[in-house]
Amino acid sequence: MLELKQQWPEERAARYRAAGYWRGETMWGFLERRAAEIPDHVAVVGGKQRWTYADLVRKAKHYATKFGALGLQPGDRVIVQLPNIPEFLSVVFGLFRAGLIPVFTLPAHRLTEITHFAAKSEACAYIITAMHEGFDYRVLAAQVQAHSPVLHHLIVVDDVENDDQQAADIPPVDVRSSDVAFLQISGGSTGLSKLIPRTHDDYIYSFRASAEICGLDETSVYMATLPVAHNFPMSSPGVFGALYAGSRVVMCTSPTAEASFALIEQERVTITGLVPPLALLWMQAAATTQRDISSLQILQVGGAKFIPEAASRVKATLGCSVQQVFGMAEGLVNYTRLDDPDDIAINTQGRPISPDDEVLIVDDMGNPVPDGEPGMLLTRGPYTINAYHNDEAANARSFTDDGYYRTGDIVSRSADGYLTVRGRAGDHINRSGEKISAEEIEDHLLAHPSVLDVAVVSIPDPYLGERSCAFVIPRGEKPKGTVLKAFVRLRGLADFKVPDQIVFVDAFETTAVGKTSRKFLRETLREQFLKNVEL
Ligand code: OOB
Repeated sequence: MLELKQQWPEERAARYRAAGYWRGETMWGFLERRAAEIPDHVAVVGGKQRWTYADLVRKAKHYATKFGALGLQPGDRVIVQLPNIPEFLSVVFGLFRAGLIPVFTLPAHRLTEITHFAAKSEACAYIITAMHEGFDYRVLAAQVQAHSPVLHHLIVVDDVENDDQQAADIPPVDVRSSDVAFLQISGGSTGLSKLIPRTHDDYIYSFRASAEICGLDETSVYMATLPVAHNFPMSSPGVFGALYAGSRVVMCTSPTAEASFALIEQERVTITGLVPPLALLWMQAAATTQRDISSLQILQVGGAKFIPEAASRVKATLGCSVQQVFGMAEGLVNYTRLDDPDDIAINTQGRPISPDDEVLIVDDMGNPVPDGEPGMLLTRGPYTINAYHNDEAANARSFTDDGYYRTGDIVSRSADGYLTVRGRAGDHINRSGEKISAEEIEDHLLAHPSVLDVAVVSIPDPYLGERSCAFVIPRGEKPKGTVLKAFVRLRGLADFKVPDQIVFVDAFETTAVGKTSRKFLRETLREQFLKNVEL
């Protein structure tokens, strides 16, 4: 099994420890400490469940024991595919307790993605819930297992929950805070998603500092509205930051305004985070809701650009402050601060968490650009990774020689360090915060016998921010767009990756193809498409 690594140069690591960012805490360690301090405080609420910190620790231990009984060994990787239910936390902390490495995946992922994560991580176990939103995860799991030779164990939380046999606690596992705690998945800007190893030290720093920035304490109620395996609701400050601060976590299984407002009213939620399209829907629904959502103090918006016009309406419609969050699973997270003037909160995507987040904004030649000018964002710091897991090619592409991560985002910086996202250098589609690699979808479409060539392009969309459009040159008789969409879906891809739109073309303009850069071709197609729309 490939070793899991995430290392900073010793000089920087020493500096981060000395500054008190890395404190030697572990994921299990912090929860256990919290549970000792406030055992009876409610930690997590969801569905019919309501668990105190003591309950959560007890349930996590129960899972840890189960994992041990299955023969799982510290360091083994375990795919977690769970929706926003309290068991997400008992499972994940059970894994931490047993020294196992969660591989976080989204409920929307399907055969292709999960099989890829299983292969890349060499996972030996897979944890699911039986059914969610009408989808049968046991069927998916059977298919994934058939394709994954070492994925021996399937754990269905519904079965474990019903089994109340009290097993002996396992002995504590020796976990170092500099060890990799789990694998996150990247937005996948080129090809399939990459695996992101995060250490206890770096991740705990990011959500502890985030919780401080967001003012969380034992009276706060954080609602996880977006899928909790995503870095934003997990750690910005997310469920982990909330537990670190002794707050209450509310698990929301559906982000619709109707369902969410009911939970806000019931649990007196004080803070939650959304992607821009959901924020727009909530603002619209707030005008007519009968629910009392007055407890909500902060609405965080991130994952994709929240346009100033929308940001400026949050207070008047939802009665709370807006906080912009611009982050990435690879590390760097920026926030507007709660005491920032409106102008900054509305027009910028915030500034980094840490004084030691190093931000470089450079032109095509790699030279720094002046303040206010757009350039490519590079970053390194105490919670930004230095390498992906098991992907040399991506590492060579994504990191500079001196350890900066190339974010692929085009931003400008103000004199006081606030960043504004201006665009993106890469070719992915940011569809409502879900990142889709154009290349990945092109590869799938090219596998269809009626597709001669294809370019997948992002098109601005008033609701989604961006939608995906596949320009297809047919081979022989033109297939139906719906057939191609069904074809992509049948290849076992997450639904959000199925092209929103398919446009057939006879050829790609030769000037564009002549340059052979897919990037140039995609740009040309997008421009042509937008011109036609305007006509
Ligand atoms: C978050 O993480 P990822 O890994 O799904 O996506 C990262 C990318 C960024 O590089 C940027 O392109 C885009 O998503 N992005 C934004 C944004 N927040 C993320 N673009 C414009 N404005 C924003 N506010 O999406 C993520 C991780 C932690 C916290 C928040 C978001």
